[in-house]
Amino acid sequence: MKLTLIAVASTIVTLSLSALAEDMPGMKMDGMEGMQMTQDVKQTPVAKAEGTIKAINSEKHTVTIAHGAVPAVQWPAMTMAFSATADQLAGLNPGDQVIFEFRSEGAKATVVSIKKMK
Ligand SMILES: [Cu+2]
Repeated sequence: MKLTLIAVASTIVTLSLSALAEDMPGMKMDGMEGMQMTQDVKQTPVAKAEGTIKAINSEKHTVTIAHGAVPAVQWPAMTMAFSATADQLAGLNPGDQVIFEFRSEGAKATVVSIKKMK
């Protein structure tokens, strides 16, 4: 009986995560910077994409990007929020065309590097 409850609970979590995937910029990513320093930890590969910045939220440390399709992670083109550091976002503004690298982990995606296209 307990196992059934757990299965149901994790299904609900999975469903709500995928429902929120397009609109959940608020995940706390403060712990991630340290994790990226650890080379031994297995991580999802970095994927590359191009897009246009739609919004920057410096309080939540997110950047919303309308990006093209990303075959590496089987993403269609979409507009979504990525976690990013203040350093990464410095000098960027809505409307900028950017090329960026990111890690996608479940419903979260974190910018690894981002720069303006000329
Ligand atoms: Cu996306």
